[in-house]
Formats: sequence, structure tokens, C-alpha cells
Amino acid sequence: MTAPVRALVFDAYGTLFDPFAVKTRAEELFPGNGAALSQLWRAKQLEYSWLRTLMGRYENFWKITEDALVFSCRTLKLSCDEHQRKQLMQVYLTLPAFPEVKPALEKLSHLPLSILSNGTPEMLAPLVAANNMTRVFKNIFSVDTLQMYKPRPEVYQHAAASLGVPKEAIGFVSSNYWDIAGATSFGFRTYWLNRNSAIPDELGITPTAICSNLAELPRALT
Ligand code: 2OP
Repeated sequence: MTAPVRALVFDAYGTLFDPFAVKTRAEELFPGNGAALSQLWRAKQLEYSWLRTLMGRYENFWKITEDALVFSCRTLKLSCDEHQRKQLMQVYLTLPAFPEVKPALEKLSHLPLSILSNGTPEMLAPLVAANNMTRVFKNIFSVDTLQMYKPRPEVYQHAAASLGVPKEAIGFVSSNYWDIAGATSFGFRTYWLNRNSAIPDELGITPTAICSNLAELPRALT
């Protein structure tokens, strides 16, 4: 019989908070390019996190997010001055939570809830505060402590060790399949939020359960 989940750990960007909300500001600054910029920006941000981890050349998530923005603007031939770049970066500190997130977390509040994110503490604290969730989370774990990004197993191990809960009793929740793959491979119980009916990657790794959004998680845990 499987042990019950004793703690929940959530990814931040894409899982709790919507990184594509930058599209609105991007569209205001560069009409007709908001969607393309927000998509390329996010894809490059993640690519830089993996490349830097593979090369052993860590730079924090704020820096690689800004680097990814510069690359994306150059690729799309958008002349983005420093002021515009700062405006877009600021949006990262106030991204909105997906609509179902707060009520779902309230239903899960009998368990210790934590965040484990690539974001720096300086990015995550204002983001959580902007969404009035400071008291919702027992811990906000950042990969910045370890200077390497998900899906390195050390990152998931850091959260498990800090919680003092066996990994098989920790439920890890992410909308990012690559993150779910890393967490499953590490040994967490995993819950993939597949909001957009994405196709799972061919990595030979299967999550414990799949939910179409966070509102389904309480039932998936029973
Ligand atoms: C995270 O929050 C980048 O979504 C990823 O760690």
C-alpha cells in the first residue's frame, strides 16, 4: 500500500503563477508581437537554465530571464531599450496566480505546502506577496541555494531534506512536464497539471496522476 502524501511541493512559474501574463505588457510595448515574444522568452529562459546547469555555469534566474528577453527581442527584431526591458522584467514580480489556485490551496491547507522554484528568493517573495499568499506557504525553496537548476536531482533532494519527510510521501505538483519527469525520476509522488492538453514527453517516465488543473488535486490525492 502506498504511504499517504504528508507534504506538497509546488513548482511556481506555469504551475501557480502564469508567466504568459507578460504577453499583455509585451503587446502594449510591441504591438502585434506580444504572443511571439512571451512564448520565445519563456522557451529561452528554460533553455538557458538547462544549458547553464549542464555547463556548470550558474547565473541566477533573474539574470537568465533578462538574458532570454534580450535574445528574444533581438530574434524578433524588436528594439527594446533598457526602460522597456525593465518594465517587462518587473511583470515577473507580479504575475497573477491561475484562477483556481487560491481556492484549491485552501482545500489543501491541512498539509504543509511549499514552493520549489528556479526563481530567486528575491523574485519569489514579492510574487507570492503580490498574490496574497505569503501565509499559504510554509517554505519557499529556491534552487539559488544550490546554484543549479531543475531537473537536477540535488534540487528535489534539497526540498525533501529540508522538509524532513521521506520523498515517497511528498507530492510534487508542476505543469511543466520536464519538471515532473525530474521529480518522478528523483522519487517524489508527482501530479502533472496539464492545463493545455499537452503531449507528455517521451522520456519513459510517468507521473503518479494527471490533473487538468489544481482544482482536481484534492481528489487526486485521496
Ligand atoms: C520554476 O518555477 C521555471 O517553472 C519553473 O521553477
